[in-house]
Amino acid sequence: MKAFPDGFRHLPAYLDIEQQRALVEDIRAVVLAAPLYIPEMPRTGKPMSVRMTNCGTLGWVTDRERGYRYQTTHPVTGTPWPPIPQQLMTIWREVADADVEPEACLVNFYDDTARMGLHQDKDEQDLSAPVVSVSLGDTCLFRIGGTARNDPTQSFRLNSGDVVVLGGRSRLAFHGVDRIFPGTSPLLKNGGRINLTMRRVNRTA
Ligand code: MD3
Ligand code: FE
Repeated sequence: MKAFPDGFRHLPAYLDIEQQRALVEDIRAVVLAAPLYIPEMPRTGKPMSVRMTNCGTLGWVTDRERGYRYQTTHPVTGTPWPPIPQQLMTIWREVADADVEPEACLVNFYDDTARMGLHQDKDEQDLSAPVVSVSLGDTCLFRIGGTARNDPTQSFRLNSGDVVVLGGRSRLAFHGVDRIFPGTSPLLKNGGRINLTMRRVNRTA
C-alpha cells in the first residue's frame, strides 16, 4: 500500500445527502446564469469530453486560439461568472487550511463517456493554496501520480459527497479521471457526475 502524495486528503462522504441536494440546487442556479460549454484544447481545438462552467470572480477556460487561462467572464455569453455559493465557501473554510479565499470554482460535468486525461493544474499564480474538490452524482475512477508525468499512479473511486484536498506536494501531482460508473448515484435525475474545484488564482498583494 503506497502512500499518497504529502498534502493529499480524501474525505469520503464529507457531505450528507441533504447537503448534496442543496449543493446541486446551487449548481443548477450557477448553470442557468453561466451555461455549460464545450472547452477546446489549445492549438488543436479538439473538444474536451467534459463540459464546463465556473463561478467566482475568475473562471478557468480554454480554447484553440488562446489556450488555458483564467478570465472574469463567460467565454460564450460574455457576462461575469456568478458568485461561489455559500455552502462551497464554507467547505473551503473548513478544509483548506488557507488564510485566503478561493477566487475560482470550476464546474466540470461528466456524462457516461466523458474522461479527463492525466494533467497538472498549474495555471494559477498562487500554488501555495490547495485545490478543494467536491464530487456529486455518479462515481468516477480517479487517478493520481507524482509531480512527473511518468511517476507511478494510484487509482481509486470518488463518490458523491466526497471532498478531496490537494495541498502541499500533491498540489502539482498529475491526475485525471479514467471513467464514470453510470447509474451509481440517484442524486442527478439525468445521471452523470459533477466535480467542483475551488482554487486560489492570484497571490495576495
Ligand atoms: C490533484 N478535475 O478540474 S478533481 C480539474 O474530477 C480536475 O473533475 C478532476 O482535475 C475531476 O482540473 C479531478 C480532484 C483534483 C483536482 C485538482 C487537483 C485533484 C487534483 C490538483 C492537483 C492534484
Ligand atoms: Fe486537474
